This record gives sequence, structure tokens and C-alpha cells, in this order.
Amino acid sequence: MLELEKKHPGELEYLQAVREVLESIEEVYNENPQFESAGIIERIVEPDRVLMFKVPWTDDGGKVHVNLGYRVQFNNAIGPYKGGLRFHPSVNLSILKFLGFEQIFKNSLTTLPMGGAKGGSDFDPKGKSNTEIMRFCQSFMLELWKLIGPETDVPAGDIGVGGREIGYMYGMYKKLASENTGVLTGKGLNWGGSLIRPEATGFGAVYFAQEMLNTKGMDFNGKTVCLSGFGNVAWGAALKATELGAKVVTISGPDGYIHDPDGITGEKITYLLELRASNQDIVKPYSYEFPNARFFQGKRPWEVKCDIAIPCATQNELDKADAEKLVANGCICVAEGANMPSTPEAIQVFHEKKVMFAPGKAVNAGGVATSGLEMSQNSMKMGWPREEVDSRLHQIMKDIHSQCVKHGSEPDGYINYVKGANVAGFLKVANAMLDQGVV
Ligand code: NDP
Ligand code: 2IT
Repeated sequence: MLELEKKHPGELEYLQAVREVLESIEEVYNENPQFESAGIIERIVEPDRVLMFKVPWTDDGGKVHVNLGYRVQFNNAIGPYKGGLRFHPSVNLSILKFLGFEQIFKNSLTTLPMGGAKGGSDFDPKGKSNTEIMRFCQSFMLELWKLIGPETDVPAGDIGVGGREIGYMYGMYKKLASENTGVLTGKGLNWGGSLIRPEATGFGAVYFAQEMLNTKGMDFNGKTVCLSGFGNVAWGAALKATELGAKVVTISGPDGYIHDPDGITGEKITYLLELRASNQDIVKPYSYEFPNARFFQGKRPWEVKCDIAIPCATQNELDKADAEKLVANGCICVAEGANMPSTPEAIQVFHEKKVMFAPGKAVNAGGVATSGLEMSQNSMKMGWPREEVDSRLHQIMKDIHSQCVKHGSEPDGYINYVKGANVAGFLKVANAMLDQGVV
């Protein structure tokens, strides 16, 4: 860690993600001297390559803008590079390296053959017209297409990248490469997409949390759930948790959160999805539409009493003080829908108080797992029915949970899901790297 800190000063998110994994795997690493002699740690913490390019585009008024584009190809020991693209003004190399690093272990946990990568741009899709989004995506793909391919590197969505953006990027890729392949996942249903992919991350997160609750003989029925964010991940989680009998009472945006004591149910989710499709601020208007709902400006939802918390917005959105509030209010289970939403200090609180806590790389792996299923369907040139994709996703989430239990169970019966996920994810990749020599 000291060496890495010296080599990459200021890359805080990346160093945070690496530190957590290294701490978790210390024991298995020391038990396997062959890892040390093959330099597995030194090789796994550095990306295979980082590609950075400029993305010039013209707005509707004719003004030229330049954003930065990136693809971090981290590790392809167990399959082609795979991971999302994030379009958000906060995007920088540290954030994409943390996400790419996490993706290695997450993809390993899915049981499918996928390596780890991440990419994106500091482009802000907020307030842009459809044509501006299209021109940006086309310009972004004009560079990215040289680096990706269905057996090389398969990008997908993340913050700020959903079906619309994948469509514009896919259109440009197809034109440049003269081929129709599964080069991106999260595609539209009429052109190679998989059923369930849009809701897969949220569904998977709830399936995983269901397994966590089962270990204590509990389930979602009658439970109160706090969610943060309301994007690709949160809406599927809200839908599935509600379907299982829980009441989802919060969602959030960067400017505050909504508390709806009546529950954010089916038709309200549809209303939110319509707002989202129109590129508008989605959280605040909800409180004008539904009279019992209140908007709390500048606050996070973790102050609301709940049984289960599922953070689904962004990294480090739940800190020590938030964790203490959740615990004081009786929260029994925290399942991370987002990537690294809890700070290390918050995780320590959950562990000390023996609250069930599972990290994003396990909980949100259903998204990329269903991307893997989309790749399989594309290779076979066919599509599975909804029930088949959903049941495969459900089984994968159960398998990930079992791997966490196997590698994370402590003598007192408490399951350290952070350790379990990191050890299980790491062992598969490290052994593949051993098999393949120093490359
Ligand atoms: P979206 O852009 O669809 O949604 C993000 C949501 O979080 C939006 O509601 C956004 O509000 C809100 N948000 C963004 N920044 C903040 C902030 N600083 N504070 C509070 N709310 C914020 O992204 P996704 O749902 O795709 O991604 C959410 C998280 O899940 C990320 O960590 C991502 O890496 C992770 N993830 C995503 C997967 C996927 O399949 N998409 C798979 C696995 C993990 P607004 O729109 O108003 O900015
Ligand atoms: O963080 C993630 O796992 C994603 N954004 C989804 C990646 C994918 O390739 O589906």
C-alpha cells in the first residue's frame, strides 16, 4: 500500500478500494506462497492499460466542447474485459481505476467468464438535449471502438449511461466496425438486448439481501426499506422489494432525499421513470405530486428509520455518522447496490455492531451477470425468455451469497461479507493468473 500511495498520490478512491481488498485477502495470500513468488498482488493492483482520449462535440447552439474519455482495462485473466461506462462530471482516473479494480472481483464472483474494466467521461448528461447526447456518444465511440470487441472488451452502462446512450454508441460502433455483434451490453430488446437487463442490478441486489435475511430466518415481507438514488439500480430494487412485501420509503438525488411514509409503490415508480426519461430533476417533483411525501434538501436518507438500507447512488455516500444513525434506528441489514457507497469507517461501525452488511461487488453483481447472460445470448444468436434470465440471475445471486458465506464466516457465526466476497473473487482470478504465467 505504501508503494502504491507513493506511485499514485491523490488517487483516493482507487487506494481505498485496493486497501480493502488487500486487508481482506492477507490471510489466504500468506497461506499461498506461490502467489507471492508470481507477484500476483503487484500485478493485480495495476491495470493492464489505461486509455485516455479527447471527446470533441458540438452543442445545439454550434458551440464546440471537449471532454475527456477513458477506458481502464484492468484484468482479463478469466475472460474479456467487461464493465460499465460512467458519464458524470466527477469522473476522473482515480474513480475509474477504483471501479475497474472492483469489477475484477465482482465479475469473478458472478461465476461467468468476464475480466474487469471500466470507462467513461467527465461529460455531464444533465440538461443536454437528445441530439447533444447523441453527438457526444458518437464522438466518444469514434475513439473507443478501436479498443473494444465482443471477445476483447465489452462495455455497458453505469451512472449517466442507460439504454439511450448504449443505443447511440452501438449505432456508431456498428457503422465503424461494419458488424453487428454483442460489443456492448444493455442493448435494446429489438437489437440484441436481454430481457431483465434493465432491472437486473436492482433485482439482483434484492435477491442477495433476501439471502442475507434468510440466514437469520427473516425476509422482506413487512420490512421498511431506505434506498438512495433513483437510477438504473434503484428502480429495480424498489420494484422487487415492494413485490416481496416491503415498503420502500426513501429515494434520493444529489440535492436531497424524498421520504414517502406511504411507500414508493408501482404507479409511483412508473411516474418517476417517466420523469427520468424526460431528462429532468426527478426527486423533488415527487413531493409535489404525492402529498404525504416530503423533500429534505441537502440531506441523506440514512436518518430515516428502516430495517434494510440499500444505497444505490454513488461512492462514499454513507459515512460513519450515517452508519451510526442507521444502527441506532434499528437497521438490521445494509446491502450495497452502488459501488463502494459506504466509507471504510461506516463499514467498521456495521461490523462492530454485527449488523448484516454486504459490499457492492457481491450485492450489485446481478447487473454485470445479466450482461454476461446477454453476451451468451448474442453468441448463440438467440434470446431467452424473461423467466429463464430471471431464474439464472436469481441462482447466480444465491451462488455469490454461498461463496461469501464460505469465505467470510467468523467463529461466532457472523458473516463478514466484505472478506468473503474479496477472498472468493480474488482466489479465482489469482489462480487463473498463476496458470497463465507472467504476462
Ligand atoms: P444512474 O445514473 O442511473 O443513477 C444514479 C442515481 O444516483 C441518480 O438518481 C442520481 O441522481 C443519484 N446520484 C448521483 N450522484 C449522487 C450523489 N452524489 N448523491 C446522491 N445521489 C446521487 O446510475 P446507476 O443506477 O447505473 O448507478 C448507481 C450506482 O450503482 C453506481 O455506484 C454504479 O457504479 C452502480 N452500479 C450500476 C450498475 C448498472 O447496471 N447500472 C451495476 C452495478 C453497480 P441524478 O440523476 O439526479 O443525478
Ligand atoms: O458496476 C457495474 O457492475 C456496472 N456498471 C455494470 C457493468 C456491466 O458490464 O454490465
